[in-house]
Amino acid sequence: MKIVDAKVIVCCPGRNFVTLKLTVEDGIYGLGDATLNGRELAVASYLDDHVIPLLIGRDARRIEDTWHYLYKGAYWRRGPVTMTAISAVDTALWDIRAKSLNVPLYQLLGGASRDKVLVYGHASGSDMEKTLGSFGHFLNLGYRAIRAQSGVPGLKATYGIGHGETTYEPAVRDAPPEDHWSTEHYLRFVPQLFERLRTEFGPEVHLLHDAHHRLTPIEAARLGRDLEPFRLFWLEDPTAAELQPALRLIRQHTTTPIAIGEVFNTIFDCQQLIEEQLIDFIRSTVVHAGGITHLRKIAHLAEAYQVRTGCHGATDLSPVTMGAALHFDLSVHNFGIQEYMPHTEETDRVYPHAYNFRDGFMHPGEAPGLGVQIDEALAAKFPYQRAYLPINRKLDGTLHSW
Ligand code: EZ4
Ligand code: CO
Repeated sequence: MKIVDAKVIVCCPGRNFVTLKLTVEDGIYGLGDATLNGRELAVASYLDDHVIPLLIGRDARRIEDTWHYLYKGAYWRRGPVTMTAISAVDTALWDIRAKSLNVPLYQLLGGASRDKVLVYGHASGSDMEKTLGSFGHFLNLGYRAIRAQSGVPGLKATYGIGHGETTYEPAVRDAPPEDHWSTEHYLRFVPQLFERLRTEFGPEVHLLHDAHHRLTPIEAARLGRDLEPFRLFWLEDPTAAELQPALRLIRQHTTTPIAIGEVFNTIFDCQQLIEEQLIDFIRSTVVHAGGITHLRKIAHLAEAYQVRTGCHGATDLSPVTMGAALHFDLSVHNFGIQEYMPHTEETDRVYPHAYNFRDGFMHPGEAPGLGVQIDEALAAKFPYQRAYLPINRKLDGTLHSW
């Protein structure tokens, strides 16, 4: 089963996506997502210029070997660009293998461990009342778990808030937009928001919140403690986690569950977090953490330490990743929850897919492989547009984590 063709498709149906398409001798093709938000063309070049020439003629069934061939064979290990490129190849090979056996991918991953996949949606608003309104809207749509982000009084713009009627989309064309930050304003406001959410919406709905790497460990510990009465499902990225031991300090102070890892790209980024049980959920997902092959290794390490999965699923991950993540989620034993932000209608048309949402749960569908296709003619009508994620400055102008 030799790979005979490989191509990188870059398109912008509302936002930029990079997709790898691999074709084997008998015409079967597989897809892999290679989207790295704000740095898309670096991965496209990595694939086109350095990886594709190595793939033509390789046996598509040798998925594990190909992973190590690209990882160890590059000599330069890890990093988001390299690992996103490897992820795309790996995902496409799993797609091909499952299609060649005429089974949905989850059947090759040990089969279903559950009937359906719990997902969480994103409620947001520019102030407390609008956020409560948005939260009620998501409950009406059937969500059982909802992340809440709100504009903070005293700050002009902050992370996670949609503009007007449009769903939240942080990347902006041409130059990065600027957010404003004050830890003091934020720490004062967030516990008030979650007190209101619990009072208005009762004890059952799962509440989630993303601090987006903005706090120091001791500030994060304080927030975790202040949120304890409202029983969050998780507090995400309470601090930047390059420094894994920093999580010890947070852990010593609060029982609020912690989720980290959407920016991680290998098992070595979370090894200490998992082995010392410093987190409760690992956020890494297929597209940035080495594909299905490597993500399973992360999940299996996590299983031994009672850490559950909570894959990243923002809209900058293409439907190809969403499909792959749902096969992974359905099969992996220590699944926790899956993030879900519906894509734009244009994106869904470019990537027809078998996965579906019902009553707060999703399923990858029973189509062979990932169950996600690409309409290349339609994709060509949405050419790439350079865009950047925002940057974030404190009120005195100092650059801060976004
Ligand atoms: O900011 O995917 O939990 N979700 C997130 C996302 C990230 C974007 C960055 O590209 O933190 O919204
Ligand atoms: Co996040």
